[in-house]
Amino acid sequence: MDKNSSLKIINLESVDSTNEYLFSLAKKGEPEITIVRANYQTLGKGRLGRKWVSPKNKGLYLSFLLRPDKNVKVIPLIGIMIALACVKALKEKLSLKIKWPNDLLVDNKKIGGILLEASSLSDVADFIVVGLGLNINSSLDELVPGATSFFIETKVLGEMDQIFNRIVDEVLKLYEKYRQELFDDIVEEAATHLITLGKGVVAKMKNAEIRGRAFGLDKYGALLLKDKDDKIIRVTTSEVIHLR
Ligand code: BT5
Repeated sequence: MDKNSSLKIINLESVDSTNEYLFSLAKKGEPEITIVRANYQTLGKGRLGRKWVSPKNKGLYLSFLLRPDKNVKVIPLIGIMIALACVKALKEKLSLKIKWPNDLLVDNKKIGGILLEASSLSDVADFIVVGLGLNINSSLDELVPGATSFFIETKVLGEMDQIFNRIVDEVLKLYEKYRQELFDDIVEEAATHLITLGKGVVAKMKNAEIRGRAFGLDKYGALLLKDKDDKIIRVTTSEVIHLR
């Protein structure tokens, strides 16, 4: 980590949402890098108003406050960076795949999700709060259909603090690269774990749906598609549905 920044970890028993909590601290000037971690959330959030199921002591629920002082174009890469950190942290135990932009899957079942929220008044983001929910010791009946956990996959209870520490270490290493604008390094490594590439996808934008085949990421982490006429389309934030 850069010698000028410090790491602060706030541990909470319960909170509505670690993202909400950290976002309000950030607005009051909380410096980077601050992590909020909770044993459970009463109103865990997914994207677009969806919920994140957060059973007590069964998963990691945490958010990072970052102030990278970079152009807003490279904000989405932060989500990919967190996903990659999880893949690396768990690689000896589980083969996690990244579904662009922000889902973590094992065998096509969702084990984790990432929620990126940023505040920017100009082309440079003022701050970014990125939340991670990762199912560790939850059983099937505690999760939504189509979800899985570390315990379900490995049949072994996960050491939550150890997994947390490993993820934080990987995030700090990748964030150092991000700060040095080594975006290609992050994107290239993430791409090797991306299940979206080669797949037919539908990208739901605000007013349109785009169909195409995903063939790569650009250096900002945007998804590149080719449509049926071989036209290249760059997809930034959207819902991407994999076609089978
Ligand atoms: C996400 O949203 O996948 C982002 C989830 C981010 C959660 C973290 S927890 C810490 C931090 N604080 C918060 O308040 N949030 C962040 P999305 O792609 O919209 O996926 C949400 C959908 O995933 C739901 O509609 C469910 O179908 C499914 N889902 C909900 N809880 C789940 C869980 N625990 N495991 C797997 N899938 C889940």
